Amino acid sequence: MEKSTKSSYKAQSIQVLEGLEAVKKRPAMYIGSTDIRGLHHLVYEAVDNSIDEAMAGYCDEIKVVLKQDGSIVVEDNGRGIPVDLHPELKKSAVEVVMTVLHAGGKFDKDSYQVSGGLHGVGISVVNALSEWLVVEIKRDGKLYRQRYENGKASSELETIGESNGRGTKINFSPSKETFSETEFKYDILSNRLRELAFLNKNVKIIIEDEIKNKKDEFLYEGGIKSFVEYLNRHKDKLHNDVVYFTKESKKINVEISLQYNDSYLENIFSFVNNINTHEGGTHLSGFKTALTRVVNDYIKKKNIGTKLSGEDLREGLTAIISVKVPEPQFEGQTKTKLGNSNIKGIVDSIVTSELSTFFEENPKTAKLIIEKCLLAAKARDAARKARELTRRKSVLESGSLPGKLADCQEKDASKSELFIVEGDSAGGSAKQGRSREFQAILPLRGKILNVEKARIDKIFQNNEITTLISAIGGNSGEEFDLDKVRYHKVVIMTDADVDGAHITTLLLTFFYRHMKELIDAGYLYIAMPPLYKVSKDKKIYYVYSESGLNELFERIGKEGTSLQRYKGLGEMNPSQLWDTTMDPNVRFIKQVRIEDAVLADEMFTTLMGEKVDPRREFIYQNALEARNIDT
Ligand code: 0RA
Repeated sequence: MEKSTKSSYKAQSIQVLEGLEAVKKRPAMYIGSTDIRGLHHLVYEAVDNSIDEAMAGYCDEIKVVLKQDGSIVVEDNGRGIPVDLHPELKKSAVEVVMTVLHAGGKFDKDSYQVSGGLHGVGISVVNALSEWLVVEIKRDGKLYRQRYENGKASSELETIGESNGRGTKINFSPSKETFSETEFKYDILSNRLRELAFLNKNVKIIIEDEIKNKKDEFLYEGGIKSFVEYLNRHKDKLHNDVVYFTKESKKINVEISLQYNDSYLENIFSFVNNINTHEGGTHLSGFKTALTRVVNDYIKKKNIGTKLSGEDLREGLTAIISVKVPEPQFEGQTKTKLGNSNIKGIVDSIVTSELSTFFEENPKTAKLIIEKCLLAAKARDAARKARELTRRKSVLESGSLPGKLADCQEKDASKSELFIVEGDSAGGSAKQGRSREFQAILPLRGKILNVEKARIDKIFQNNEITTLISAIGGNSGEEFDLDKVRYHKVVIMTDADVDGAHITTLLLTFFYRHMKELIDAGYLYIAMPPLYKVSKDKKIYYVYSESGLNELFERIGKEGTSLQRYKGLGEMNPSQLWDTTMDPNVRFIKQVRIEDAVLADEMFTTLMGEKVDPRREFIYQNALEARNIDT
């Protein structure tokens, strides 16, 4: 804070005002968006403060309650926000925390080793974007309370009673002026709270919904060891004991847990200060380097096989890498890639010593893992040959594109679109209906291979898949290169029925497992063909949802209309297909986003995997988040 001369105090208070006004003016700058994601971000921001208190060792229980009136409560048993007068601002510390941007832990920096929260914008942002907020603090045997409206104190900080114990309770109601939706979703919140409980062992996190009468308690003494057990719970484990270790070096806390299953998939999730680092970074590369070296040293020492590649070693691996770093630098497209260069060496040396010890002490497990990886290497070799063949047949090598592809004239990838269309007849309509300047069509025939069940060599022998890879142009897997991708919009276009949904899911699974960067870059889309055609008085209306149909009838009146339900793309002629689904000026397309990689993995495992029982329960509960965008 500035010096406390009279004039600087004034300046400060003006700045304070501007601070929260700025949040109200441009909320997306502080919480990412004002849709349902931004709404839930408010809760995460509040919870992060309690988690910080837990990480500092002062709190072991956090409770989130969805209240009857639509507001939300975040309560913890930490030290309680200080209530004493802030000497320079002439306000209580709690009011400063609530009304000054970034003031969260500023005057108590030393007590926090690390701090979570991607934006770390502080609780004042929650306050600014709440119609009302009530904070209650238990400290010094008293119970304090203050109320705010739209970010401004609307009551004094009052002593309203006695208390034993300490803690903070924040109850807020998000502003309807800011958010397009203000209903909190139990499933979204509980998913993140469970993750936080895994990442912060021995912190009990409770979520309760007073409207739907639901409650869950998350408490994991095993921390991320329990996380790996949870992720592998529907998979067949290669060994029973989950490898787990945690160590601190140079103020960096490293916690790692791993277990192999018998699938062909790599499932590594990395976190920095409880934030999922989707794009990886130095902590992840330190882990990968060490894993590869330790296993290969072990193979050599025991003379039990040939040298393995990193990819071979990660087949069937489920792992969590969680590091706590005092001053993380986040980089990358979505600011979820750890940049601090010193972390790589620290993680590498911890993993090297801990994992070598584990292998020495558990030779049976080591043998199981290595045998599996040797098999993986063989399959990968076969796949490589199959892929080589694809490459030779494809544009990557020969400059020729797959015969089925009707390419566009545009060569600038950022202006080009590829429509992946199910079936030859719809493919034909799309070819005739498209704007060939910038739209390419790739018709796929028959069922797409389920990559969740197939071995890697089979995947790359599959015709539809190799065609897809050649057409898109950026290769796949480890060799994927975003810069070589030929279209910045890859649009999946299928019938709006059960079969179409199945094909979409199969394609999404392929992209998620083998071209995840394409999704991360925001290049993957799903077309939204209309569900109905309504005609009245020679006018035609296309309708894209059930609710849209009701709205239309309310607007134009139901009388005298004729209604046609579209079951498939094939029912539309080329110009209709253009008018309704492909013309950028009128169409709806959804951008595919991996809202939560853990959930996405779970979804694909259960939807497309081997085990049937979990599939049944999952299908109805979750859908991949996709967002409507206006193009
Ligand atoms: C600043 C200083 C202290 C605690 C906190 C903030 C604090 C903030 C929040 C927000 C939600 N729960 C919280 N719990 C604590 C330290 C106070 C002391 O030394 O007693």
